[in-house]
Amino acid sequence: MISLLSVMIGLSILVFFPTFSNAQSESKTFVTHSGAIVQTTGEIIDPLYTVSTVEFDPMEYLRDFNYGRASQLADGTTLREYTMIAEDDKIMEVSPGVFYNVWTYNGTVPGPTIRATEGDLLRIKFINNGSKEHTIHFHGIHPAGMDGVFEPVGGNGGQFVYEFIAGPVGVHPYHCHVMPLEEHIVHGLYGVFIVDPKEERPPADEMVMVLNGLDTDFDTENNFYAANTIPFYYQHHPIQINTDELVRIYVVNMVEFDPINNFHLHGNLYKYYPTGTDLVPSFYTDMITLSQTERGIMEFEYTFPGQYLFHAHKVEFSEKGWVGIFLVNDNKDENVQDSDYGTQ
Ligand SMILES: [Cu+2]
Repeated sequence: MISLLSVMIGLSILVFFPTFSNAQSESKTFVTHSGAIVQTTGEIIDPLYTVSTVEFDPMEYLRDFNYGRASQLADGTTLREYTMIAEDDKIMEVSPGVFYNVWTYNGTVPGPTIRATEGDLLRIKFINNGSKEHTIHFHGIHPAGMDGVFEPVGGNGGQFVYEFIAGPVGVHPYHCHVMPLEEHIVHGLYGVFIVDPKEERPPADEMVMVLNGLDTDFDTENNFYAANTIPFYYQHHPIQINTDELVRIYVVNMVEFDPINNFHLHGNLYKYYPTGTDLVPSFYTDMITLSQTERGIMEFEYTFPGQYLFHAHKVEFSEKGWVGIFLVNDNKDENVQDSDYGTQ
């Protein structure tokens, strides 16, 4: 199995599998913020210990969609109201012993996944409880005054209400747009904005993956990479899906400093809808390359049960955390859900 994976993704696996198992020659000791004492071999810190200390749950975030408080206006339009609170003083242990000053919308990186249907009226009450000016800049179509660029919102309780019609259909990022922009984004002020078509997409096991990087030593290079913030999380906590069931991933690349990122799926190919704006896929592939804030929708089904990697084929990124596993359960056998799948 190991040798097969090695052939498929090259040196990354050769390097980091042995690292997890036995390369403890230069291990260091860290005390985590929960008081646990952990050993690590260095910059790529063993993520097995992150589980009990993270304040952000990537498994919960994965399938969590915020539709706001919905109500109906007199003309039949659906109004969706959201509250978004920015803070910039939180510390998160992104990997054992690595503490990072995250800037958050509603307390997490990424912020909540805002979801609506095309044509809905969105009203987003933004409260800035940070110490710096922040905004929310939504990608999509809206009036100039709602763009979150020229209306900086002061810290310590400053407020602004963004109001616009949801559109176009697709998957879009939102992020703070206060200068220096790189700093405000890389600290974590971003999230995903999904606009569904009025005629819904087919039912699917839907999930969101934000590809992000963490510059934990402030040298304008990323020390860690991830899908949904915590390096290696979905490798040690595989995402359970079912055979013959459509999976739909809304993927957004928010990595700063590096010009490209990518997404490779093992043992399968996916239909890909760039930006999600078209209901007809543009590609059928196992590999997409994304520049910053580039995004799209992936759809696939697995025929064969088992474990399949997904990861950046930019090997440096997968070595530093952007790697995960789909654990595909056999949909035809109800008992399989409780089966032992091995070491994961
Ligand atoms: Cu900001």
